[in-house]
Amino acid sequence: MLPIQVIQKIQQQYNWEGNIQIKVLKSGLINHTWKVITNNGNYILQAINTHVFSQPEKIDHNLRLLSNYFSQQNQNYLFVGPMSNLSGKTMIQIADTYYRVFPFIEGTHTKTYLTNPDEAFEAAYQFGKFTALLVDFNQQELANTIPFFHHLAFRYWQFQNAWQNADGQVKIKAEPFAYNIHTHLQILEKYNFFIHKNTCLIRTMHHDTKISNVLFNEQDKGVAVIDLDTIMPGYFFSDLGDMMRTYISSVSEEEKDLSSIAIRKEFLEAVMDGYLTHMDPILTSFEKENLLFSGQIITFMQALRFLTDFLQNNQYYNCTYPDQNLYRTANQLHLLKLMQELKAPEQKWYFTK
Ligand code: GN1
Ligand code: MG
Repeated sequence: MLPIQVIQKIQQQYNWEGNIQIKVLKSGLINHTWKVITNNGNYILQAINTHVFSQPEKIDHNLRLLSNYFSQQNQNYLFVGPMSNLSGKTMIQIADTYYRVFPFIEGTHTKTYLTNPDEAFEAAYQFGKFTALLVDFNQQELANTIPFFHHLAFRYWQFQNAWQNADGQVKIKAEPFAYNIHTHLQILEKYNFFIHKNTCLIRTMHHDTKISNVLFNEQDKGVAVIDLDTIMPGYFFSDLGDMMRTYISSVSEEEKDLSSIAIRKEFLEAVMDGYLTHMDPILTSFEKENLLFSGQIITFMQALRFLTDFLQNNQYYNCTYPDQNLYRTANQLHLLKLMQELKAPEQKWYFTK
């Protein structure tokens, strides 16, 4: 729970009069988020996890740039950036923690899982629209809020390093998964080709497209993307691949029963259709030929990240039971295998567009 001194300071900085109510919102694995109910409106309060984002000012810099860009170029776009407080700042530091306040967009809600392909379409449409609207924005001005965040070769190096330094018992448990990882190194090779031969272009990407990062209205239409801290220069496969990873699987990354993991083809089709609505004219033909491969890159990367965290005694991802990161790794490796079994007909998006 938030200390009372923190609440008072934020309340004063945002000029919230009278009694306020603060409710914990179901948070992701990284940041803590609350809904604040005041007499003159509702807000979202969020604390930045500085173990993950060691330089929160970079996030603030990026969000200001984007907010300015949208307000000059595209005022109709709903960009849910942090609000300025009485000191003109969009971030407050209290002790070691940084907080931001966002407007609560009335009439919208978030989802923690998808129930039908229309939701996948809506979300993918929103993430594609976001990148497409920023096609003329100079993404080189953006800071890397987490350096090498979606750099697969770096993630593999981190994994190798964690393996070298892990203790014996942890390694024994991780070994079958480490072995499995090594059967997939062709993904790493292909990734290196994508990024080093300039076959994929750098654009402004969101980098965390899970369904809970989309706002839906009462008619269940997508209206905005949120959780903007990982917006950085990146590649199309980060967002498309993370949507494949999290939308097309019949169960979440937390599912321990591997036999219940299946690929929902209608959801896959909806992701592609939604994403390509705005991205089709922007992606190169090389990128379009590799749409499906993006799922493999990001699912493999997530398996590496979960296993690395397990080897490092679970310092990064929030865990509620022992070996959770190992179960998550198994889940992702199983999903990866199913993605690799997808056959040519699923490529139809490229050939029909
Ligand atoms: C983290 O913010 P959250 O919990 O939705 C992570 C993502 C991972 C995801 C796996 C900054 O996302 O990259 O894909 O967990 N975010 C960060 O659940 O590391
Ligand atoms: Mg996040």
